[in-house]
Amino acid sequence: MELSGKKILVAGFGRSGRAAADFLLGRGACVTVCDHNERLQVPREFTSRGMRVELGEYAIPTFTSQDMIVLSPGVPLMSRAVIEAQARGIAVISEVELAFRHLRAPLIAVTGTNGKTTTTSLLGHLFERAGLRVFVGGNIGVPLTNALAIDPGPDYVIAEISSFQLETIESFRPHISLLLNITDDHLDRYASFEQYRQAKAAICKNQTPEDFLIANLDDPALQPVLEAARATVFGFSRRTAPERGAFDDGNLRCVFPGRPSLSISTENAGLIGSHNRENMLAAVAAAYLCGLPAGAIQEALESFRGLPHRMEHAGEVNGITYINDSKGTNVGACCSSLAGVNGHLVLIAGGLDKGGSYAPLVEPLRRKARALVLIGEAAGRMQAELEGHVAIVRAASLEEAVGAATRLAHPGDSVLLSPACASFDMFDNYEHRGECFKAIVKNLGRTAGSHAL
Ligand code: UMA
Repeated sequence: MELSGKKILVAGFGRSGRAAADFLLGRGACVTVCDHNERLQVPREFTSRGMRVELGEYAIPTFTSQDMIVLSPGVPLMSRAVIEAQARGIAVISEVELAFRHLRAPLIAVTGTNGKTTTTSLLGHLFERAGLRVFVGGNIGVPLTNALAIDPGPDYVIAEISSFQLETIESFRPHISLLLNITDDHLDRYASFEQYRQAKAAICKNQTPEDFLIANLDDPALQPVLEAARATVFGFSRRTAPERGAFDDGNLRCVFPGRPSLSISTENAGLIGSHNRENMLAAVAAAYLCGLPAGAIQEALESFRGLPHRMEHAGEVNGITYINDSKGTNVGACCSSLAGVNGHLVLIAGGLDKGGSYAPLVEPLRRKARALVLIGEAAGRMQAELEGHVAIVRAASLEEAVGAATRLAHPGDSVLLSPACASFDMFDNYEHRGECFKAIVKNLGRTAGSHAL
């Protein structure tokens, strides 16, 4: 689409909105930005280029008088102004759709409820170690549109894509899409799990047989997506060995009829935990399909160190290991993290409720947890659902929670912060929550005269 002279509204002026507005202004579009935050500071570098700004309540006439609207992922499609614009036939697209329309490099896009940030980062590392120039972005924190400013362009664009970003795609079509898993999340935004699943499944809706869908064969929630897929499916499994796909028999293996197979040892892999084996399988599968050399894949898997706030070792004090999994913001992530810890543990959970059921936590908690320490707004509902299955203690702050968990843990145990909830009731974001946890543990180490990393 020719952008010059077009009237384009960018709804939401956060990271995505700024990147989109910057790109659109550069292409000569007449850009208006609107944002609910009345106190938002809009930098002069935007206004000096003629960008109009409307802060506060979204004005319907502004929305209905555009040629196109670019929606930031945090702005729900059900917004009244968005509905009115769509009813008048005005195209409403996401920032990742805008970026995709102008990308030159092949796109590898990762989605799923859990593991997508780790898998995206690992993919970036694999491709870089193979000597390729990559742009890594999307939901991971760097807007996809930023890829368009890189000159010369990258060999591959690797993107983490959220369900929010997929809600308003039109032509977005990754050459390789990775669908890791789908479990309950964001039920505060979606009316049902089915609606959430459909948003995720859109990652492959425009793919054709020349494209690949790398999908988790062990997750029954993906079955309908696999059945409907037009892309060439390259499944991965930890339970079976597909004829065409990736599997785990101690080594990570990839097979594709007519191509040499691949076998990668995980003995010295940097990532730990059973859920990370799935992430590694998916990433290695994409590397294999792109023809990366086995030696580079092996080396990259060993040199990759994982990410902060995801099963991150926060320290060890008096024989108790503290693990920061603040990114465990939903029940599925928390279950995976519980499974990834060896031995007994005390779990610290709670925060802002996302509306799903906490029942899946019952079994892993019964198996592994000495106690559950609850914080935040969700504590009451979590206690009501989990009472009777595990000893429960309530705490008023994260510091109090770490203190309680420390008293309840035995030497050799772990204290795991994996909240199964969002963080915004008590913290700025999950990174802030994780940093606070690490600082508390560090302090504990100092007081105990022990060694916290
Ligand atoms: N805003 C409105 N109206 C609304 C909602 C928000 O005007 O109804 C405004 C806010 O006042 C703010 C701006 O929009 O000024 C924020 O926009 P945004 O919420 O879309 O956030 P961005 O800063 O653009 O960041 C987004 C993603 N955020 C969300 O999806 C909520 C980031 O993912 C992503 O890294 C970034 O684009 C770059 O692609 C974060 C996230 O929490 C990490 N993602 C969710 C998750 O992982 O669970 C999906």
